[in-house]
Amino acid sequence: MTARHFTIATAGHVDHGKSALVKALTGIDPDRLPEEKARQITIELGFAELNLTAPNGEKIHAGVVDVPGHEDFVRNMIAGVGSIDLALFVVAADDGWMQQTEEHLQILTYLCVQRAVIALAKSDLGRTDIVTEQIRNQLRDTVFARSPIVPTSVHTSEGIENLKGKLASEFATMQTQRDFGKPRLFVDRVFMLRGIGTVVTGTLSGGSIRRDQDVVVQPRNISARVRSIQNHGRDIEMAHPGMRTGMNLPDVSSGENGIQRGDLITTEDLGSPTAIFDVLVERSPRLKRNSPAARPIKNGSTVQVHFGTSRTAAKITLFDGPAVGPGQSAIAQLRFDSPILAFVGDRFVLRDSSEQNTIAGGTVLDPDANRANFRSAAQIQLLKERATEPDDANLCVRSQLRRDGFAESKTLLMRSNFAADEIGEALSRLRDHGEIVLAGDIAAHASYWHDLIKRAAGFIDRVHENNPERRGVDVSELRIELEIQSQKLFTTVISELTRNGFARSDNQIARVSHRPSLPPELVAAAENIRAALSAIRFDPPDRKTFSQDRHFQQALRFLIDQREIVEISSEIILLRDAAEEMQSTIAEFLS
Ligand SMILES: Nc1nc2c(ncn2[C@@H]2O[C@H](COP(=O)(O)OP(=O)(O)OP(=O)(O)O)[C@@H](O)[C@H]2O)c(=O)[nH]1
Ligand SMILES: [Mg+2]
Repeated sequence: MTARHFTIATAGHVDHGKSALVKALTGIDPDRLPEEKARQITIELGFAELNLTAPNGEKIHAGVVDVPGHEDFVRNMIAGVGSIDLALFVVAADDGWMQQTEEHLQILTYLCVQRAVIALAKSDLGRTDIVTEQIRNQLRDTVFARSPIVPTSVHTSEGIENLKGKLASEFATMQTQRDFGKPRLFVDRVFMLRGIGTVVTGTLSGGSIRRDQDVVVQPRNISARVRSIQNHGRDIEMAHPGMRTGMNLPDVSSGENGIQRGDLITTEDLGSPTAIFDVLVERSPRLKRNSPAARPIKNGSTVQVHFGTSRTAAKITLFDGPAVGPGQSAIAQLRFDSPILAFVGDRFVLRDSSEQNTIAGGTVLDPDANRANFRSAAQIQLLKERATEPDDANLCVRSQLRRDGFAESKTLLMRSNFAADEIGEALSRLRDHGEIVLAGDIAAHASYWHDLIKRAAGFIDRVHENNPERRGVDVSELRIELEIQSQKLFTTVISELTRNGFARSDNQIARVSHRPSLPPELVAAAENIRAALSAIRFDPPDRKTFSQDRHFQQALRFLIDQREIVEISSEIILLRDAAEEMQSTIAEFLS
């Protein structure tokens, strides 16, 4: 039986025993740096692995990310907990709930981490019953309200086995992370190995990556090939979501301008980075009144956005109101200093520009936002809808088609946390409800589509009425009339028309029932042309003779369309019977 893979990260206040606990659980000391040893504190992320056996005998393999608790290194902590399955939340019995215990809890909540096991560490030093009650109180209204609390001591070994058991039981009830075909590895470490080249590590999410796969490093847009993949030092063919993953990218440099923490390894087809995002910002009601973290977030202020393992400064523009206070949420636009690649539904954390305080979390609602549209009625409707349920595929598809009228089915919501299948299913459902129309490569909002087809039909009918002598409408003329930019949409409109009473020949489209005829005002002109051409049948006047007058032009077009007159070249026209006679005379002569 192969093991199921998960990733755990520690969380909790400085010095509460996170690293000691990781060592006790795994035998691996996650603190590697000399500076960490000297100061006896974690600075950088540390890594270990833990093999567990679930109560039903199932094997579980968990990658462990050990984060720093010190307030100066919250940035590293956020980078460590981005794509995890479960938090090992550590509170020391002698200290109880402290400042970074609280801040880390808020960060986990903002990032939607759903599971935790709480280690009540240093149980040899404090009153575990009192601190257990304190923790229960603190967690009462959170997703971790029912998470197990396990007293542990690395000195007496109390609770270590119990903790392993609780972790195994949690994982036994959990699904491994979804593979929806959109792999993303947020890079948390980069190093050079002599003879091997650049190696990056991270926690993979969203999809799998195999050896020899072509990937792209964003937002640098550098193409690369994965030469080898490892999970905790073991070579593997393929990494799956939720696995700690190391990759050798020999073509990519790791120097100052090369790949760095915060970069993203993904696939080429998932789009390009963007710099303006419309988002929902949410502030925890737990922020302590009068604390610096609780200060209002003012419209126009600069914030640090922690997304994946990256941190980027952005200016925040609020949709309405001058500021967002604790416990409030708001629709806002984030304008980044440099672009990032994020999906609809992605979570992020906001810290203030001093980098001292975690002030909010948020969800990406539209990664293709722009300044001009932010306050448009169509955009605000989309944002308000998505803000209620950003993980609902139906709602995301519907809101986009309502705003844009149409989209290419294949690329619709490509940058989202929905699988292509889920988007396809949402499209079918909405079509079955009559909300949208699926035609060719296009998905269109029903009213937009019907209006477009009605306008197209109306335009062609008007041309038939005003110019009965014309065979039909030039398709390019129709495209201009309908103001359609997208070639795919236009092709789909034309084929829809041809299935509904219209016919296309060459570059003309017309009602199948349309029979061109000369209107009274062109009859005289047509007669004049016929007369002029039959007067000197084999040496007809230059075509230009008929181009000074609009009636002549229209009548001539009609006679050519009717094949009464043949266009030999742009200058020469002949009556059809004269042309045929000429042809047979020449043929006879030649034979
Ligand atoms: N008595 C006692 N001391 C402990 C226990 N666990 C850790 N310690 C001590 O607490 C100190 C801090 O432990 P660490 O594991 O480095 O704490 P940490 O939470 O990783 O600290 P940061 O990573 O810097 O946030 C060390 O001196 C440990 O020896 C325990 O169970 N009992
Ligand atoms: Mg530590």
